[in-house]
Amino acid sequence: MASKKSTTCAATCKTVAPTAAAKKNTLPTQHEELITWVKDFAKLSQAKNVVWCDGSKKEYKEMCDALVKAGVFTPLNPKKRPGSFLARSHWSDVARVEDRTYIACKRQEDAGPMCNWIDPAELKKTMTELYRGCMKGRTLYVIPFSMGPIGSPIAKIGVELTDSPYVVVNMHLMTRVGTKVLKELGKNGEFVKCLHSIGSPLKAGQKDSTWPCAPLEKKYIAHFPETSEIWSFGSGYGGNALLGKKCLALRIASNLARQEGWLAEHMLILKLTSPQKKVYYICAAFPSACGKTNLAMMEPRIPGWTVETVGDDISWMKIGADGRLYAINPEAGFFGVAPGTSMESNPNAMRTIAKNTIFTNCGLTDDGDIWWEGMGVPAPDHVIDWKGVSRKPTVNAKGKKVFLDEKGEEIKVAHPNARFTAPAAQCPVIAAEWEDPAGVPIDAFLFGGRRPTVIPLVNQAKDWTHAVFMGSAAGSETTAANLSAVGVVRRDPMAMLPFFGYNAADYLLHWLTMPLRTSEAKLPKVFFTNWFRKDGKGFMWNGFGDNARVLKWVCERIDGKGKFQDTAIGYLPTPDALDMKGYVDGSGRTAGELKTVMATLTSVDKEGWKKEIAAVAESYAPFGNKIPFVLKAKLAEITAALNT
Ligand code: OXD
Ligand code: MN
Repeated sequence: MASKKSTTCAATCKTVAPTAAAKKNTLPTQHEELITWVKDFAKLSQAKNVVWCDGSKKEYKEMCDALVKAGVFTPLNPKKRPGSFLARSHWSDVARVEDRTYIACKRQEDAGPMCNWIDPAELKKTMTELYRGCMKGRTLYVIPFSMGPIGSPIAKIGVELTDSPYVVVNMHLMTRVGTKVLKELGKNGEFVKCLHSIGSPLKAGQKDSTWPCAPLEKKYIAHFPETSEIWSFGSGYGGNALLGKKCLALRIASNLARQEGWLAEHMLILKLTSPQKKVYYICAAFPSACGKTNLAMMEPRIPGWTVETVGDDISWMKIGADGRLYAINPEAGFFGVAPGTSMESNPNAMRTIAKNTIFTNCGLTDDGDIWWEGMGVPAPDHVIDWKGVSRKPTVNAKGKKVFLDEKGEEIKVAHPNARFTAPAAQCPVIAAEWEDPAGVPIDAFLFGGRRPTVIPLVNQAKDWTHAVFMGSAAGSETTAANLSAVGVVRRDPMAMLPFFGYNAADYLLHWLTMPLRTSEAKLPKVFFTNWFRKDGKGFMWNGFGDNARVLKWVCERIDGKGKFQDTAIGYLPTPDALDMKGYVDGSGRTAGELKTVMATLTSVDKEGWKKEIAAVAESYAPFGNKIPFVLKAKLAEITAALNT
């Protein structure tokens, strides 16, 4: 992080055309370290000019208009999707690139076996050469942004330098941007330095492409936790380029959180209100593609209960004066996966994206709207796919409309990682307090994953060590999307696998020390959930709005009520503990079959658990002696209990 010490503005940048503000000597900040850093990078990157983003609506509109003019954005039908646009990325730049994502700290053991380590000095040398001249012919945008409500004691400020106007408009939606942030930063406030370039300089007279980027081997998403810097090169997509999200709010922040005694987690934050109007705040950490956004804005299928959204992806939590953990959502928007989002799976997300939304890599319909697989509306008779190719569906043997490529193979109209970027404030169930600078007091943590076998529907941790153990054992069974290893559990401790900013063993230790900062009784109660258990008929639990039944039991447990069984693996609900009034089994099971299913979902599969414990022990092995001893002791304790 930039130091509070002020530096003199030594470097001047002759190659950079002065901005209007600079010409009048009216840079929007007097923060000398920031000014020097911007000038130095403008000089290195040889940007054509420098624009300081003010974060205004006018700026957003003008930049969207310019993106339309440049052919990057297609404006959507204003009657169907007012204020919305579609962008198509290059086919090679469609997702976070985990194997090009690095933690660059001096000692490899500080990054640990779950991070992609690289020597920081070596990487800075390589990347400095990549950055040299990388913005030729392009504008360097300076984006001051706040993660969290401006002025919140939990918030942090970052400044992203980028040559991508697409990044600027997305950052407008995903964070708080502009002059108000510079004001908060003052003359010597701390900020995280975030460098980003698409890595595609423009020669004089060269025609630009609509999604310039660098080839994979030149892409780097680098984090320097010792200096709290982010250097990103070569990609314009999502978490590689919108540096406030995964890079700052998780990888850099998790490291700051450890130093400063707080938590930066890959967790949604939801507000649950009972029919008696009692409010509970719950954070949930699930690996990617386990329906976090769906849970965060769910419509409960039990009368009288309501869910409101505070955040859908990241939670920053500090201990408040009363000893409880208070959480803010550091983001201001949703960057959600579009395919599979429908009125059935997530009606509130569909309502959120009805306007003022940027869609990336979705299909475009003839009436100027977007379409994706799993949208819950019939496939259109003609569509432009995410690669810009015109497609007409054919009807397959099962009578389903499908899209085929030139070789006759079925293709997706929307890329599976197609996204929507929408302001959180547009969510119809956004909680009134979602921007409360003090945060909301957290009552419960949920961990989870996709586990078709063994893991029960819900399981309460018996104590804090058990809770951390549960988080350490999280993971999801791989699906057909990862054909190399179908059916294998990919361990994803605390759902942080791609987002650890330091050694995951030290991270677990940091979690274990939380009761020392307050009392264990004041920390959230912790549960492990699994909506994805399967039998011969399909999913054994409906999920979606019926998950409210599990949340209701969680609330009962928070209040010291709720029927439960004390088992070897934790406190499980008794088979009749969940409120099942009005539950209609989605796979058409009879009442008798449902009873058996509920008994299975709330019982301990002893043999399965012995294997599970062995698998968790195996997942600790790469950490050697670094894994906290109490977690190994927990393994032994559960094994012993399973054997009695
Ligand atoms: C995300 C992810 O995009 O977790 O939020 O991958
Ligand atoms: Mn996420």
